[in-house]
Amino acid sequence: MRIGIVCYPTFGGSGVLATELGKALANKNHQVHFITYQQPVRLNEFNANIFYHEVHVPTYPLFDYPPYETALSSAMVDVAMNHKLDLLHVHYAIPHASAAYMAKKILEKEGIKIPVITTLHGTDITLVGRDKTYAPVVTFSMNESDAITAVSQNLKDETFKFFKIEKDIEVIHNFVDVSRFRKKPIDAFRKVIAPNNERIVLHASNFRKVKRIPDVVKVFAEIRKELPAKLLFVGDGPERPMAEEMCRQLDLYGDIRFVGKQEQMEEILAVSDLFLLTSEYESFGLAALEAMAAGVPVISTNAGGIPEIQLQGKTGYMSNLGDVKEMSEHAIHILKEDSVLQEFKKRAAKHAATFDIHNIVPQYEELYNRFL
Ligand code: GMT
Repeated sequence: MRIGIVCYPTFGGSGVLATELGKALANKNHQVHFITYQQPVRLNEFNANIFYHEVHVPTYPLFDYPPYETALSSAMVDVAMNHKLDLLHVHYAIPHASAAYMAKKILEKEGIKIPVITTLHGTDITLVGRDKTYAPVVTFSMNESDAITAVSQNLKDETFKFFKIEKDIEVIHNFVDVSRFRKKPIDAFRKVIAPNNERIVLHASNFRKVKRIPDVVKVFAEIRKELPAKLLFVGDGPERPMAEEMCRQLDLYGDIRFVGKQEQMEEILAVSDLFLLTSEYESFGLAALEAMAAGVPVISTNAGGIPEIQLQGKTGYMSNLGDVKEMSEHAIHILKEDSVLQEFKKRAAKHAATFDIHNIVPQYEELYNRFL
């Protein structure tokens, strides 16, 4: 198949998932065309079946807001025509679903019929999309998509709750390439972060409000009272300066490292002992799944789709939003004894395998086939 993939090329989960999907499809001999405004961060290897088409959004003195969506539709038309695409798969509804609708209509005039599949990822529905600034366009373009998928049952339910959707939404969970996350820890790396063999606690995100970064710091502060530990913050975003200030005020700065955006998550996860995900909402929680795949247990909230991946008391623990006390107790329970930690690690890795790339990618292929 010749598949066009549209996504945000940044470190966000939707872009990561879309890129990993494209790479997996290319490895299965499909021809994959990424249509994005930058090289996707996870698109870091050569593959003869992968093509990258950059969307240029020219500026002009008249434009306070250069029309990305128009440029994107034009790029989709161009790639679809010149590379004879069989379908377009757009990730994150805003504005990719409406841009795809426009492209589809233009192609129809040229006698080309091309199915559009829209995958909903999270805040495109639960936060941004629901806002009345976007809702009518999001609703219309979802209904005009040939198929809609959501990354969890919870996100599907939320979509039906807030939008008038006239067709079914298929749930296709996020996936992980388990083999990639089975890395041996690099001792030298571990030593740099935890020179005295302290436990390593990890949080990775785009540091937005929805992630509740202060709760991460508070949980870590409680862990530190009970045992030697270091906290690694991976990623960057609007809440980072506040988090740094909070760590200084709590006199924790010496035990916390902000390492910024990182591409080699598997190496960082390989030296980590616990992943913290205190979000007020996660449609799925791909970062937590990647942690589990690397054998890192997860302390999280029970928000959104997280209960679809976590096994309470087995792969980690889930607590109500903001229940820092319970999250801290659970974290300490996991980290205190080596034997307990090892059991959690084993179970986390085992359960993550149910979301392995080989189980999930065929679900997308099967969906594509239905529309060809
Ligand atoms: O919605 C976001 O925060 C951004 C979004 C993205 O595009 O990066 O992340 C969402 O998509 C991921 C991949 O499907 C999910 O694993 C994340 O849980 C989800 N984030 C939220 O729902 C907050």
